[in-house]
Amino acid sequence: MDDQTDVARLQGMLLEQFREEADAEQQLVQIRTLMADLRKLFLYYEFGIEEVSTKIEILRKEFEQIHDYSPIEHVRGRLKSHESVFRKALKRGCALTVDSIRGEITDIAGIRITCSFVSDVYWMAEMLSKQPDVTVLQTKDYIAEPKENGYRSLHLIVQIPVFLSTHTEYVPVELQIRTIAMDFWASIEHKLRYKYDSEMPEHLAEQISDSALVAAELDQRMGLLRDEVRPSPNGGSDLRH
Ligand code: 0O2
Repeated sequence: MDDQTDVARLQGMLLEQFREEADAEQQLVQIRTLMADLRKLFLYYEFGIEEVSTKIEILRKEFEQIHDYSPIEHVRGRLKSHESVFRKALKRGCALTVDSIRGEITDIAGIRITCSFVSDVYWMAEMLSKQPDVTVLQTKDYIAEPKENGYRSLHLIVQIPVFLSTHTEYVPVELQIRTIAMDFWASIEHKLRYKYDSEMPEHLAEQISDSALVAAELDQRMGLLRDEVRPSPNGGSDLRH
């Protein structure tokens, strides 16, 4: 579907949703109210990113203090754009209401954590998951079971409370935890997929799929070196993956 068709369908969806309002002025009021509610919702998600980022930063600093080494290479938080959220809702056939969006789309707030070693990826996931105010809603382990194209990463949807002046909001945050090698591969694959609009030529698809195997082997080799240097933070070994 091209961009213009997409936008036309989004407009159609919004108008359909407010079709009860016969008068165009009223429809506009409803659309404005929806956008204002969404902005408020997105602010809560932004707070969610800040809360989880602080947790990650605390773990990083504490670990550096104790072990003189950081299991975390990079952390990047991002809020999905309104447009991406609408497109996802459109793809899923989800109504454009705050309640449906909140219930259906759990990756509006996202944090990507890049670690050096595979064992650090699981350690981060474990440390965050066991905090008492964190509820794990979903785990997808694409390291244990890579996607068909070779994509590897550990995905968690966690829910955390955000304490506001009048109430508490429980916000889902998608965590993508991966190694540098996994991240490098995913970044190149994403660029290729974007360039070819999901119809990647076969020879490139094969190359990217082969590269995923090379990246996995690199992780395994680096894991061997890591075990030589110091034990994994959770006592695990990189050799298991
Ligand atoms: P963006 O812009 O990165 O946020 P869902 O998100 O639930 O609709 P799915 O497939 O059930 O879809 O979720 P999944 O598998 O947990 O993947 C969600 C995110 O993981 C994607 O977000 C990507 O960021 C990343 N991802 C998943 N598969 C691949 C892949 O094959 N290649 C790359 N490069 N990234 C991947 P979005 O929403 O697609 O986009």
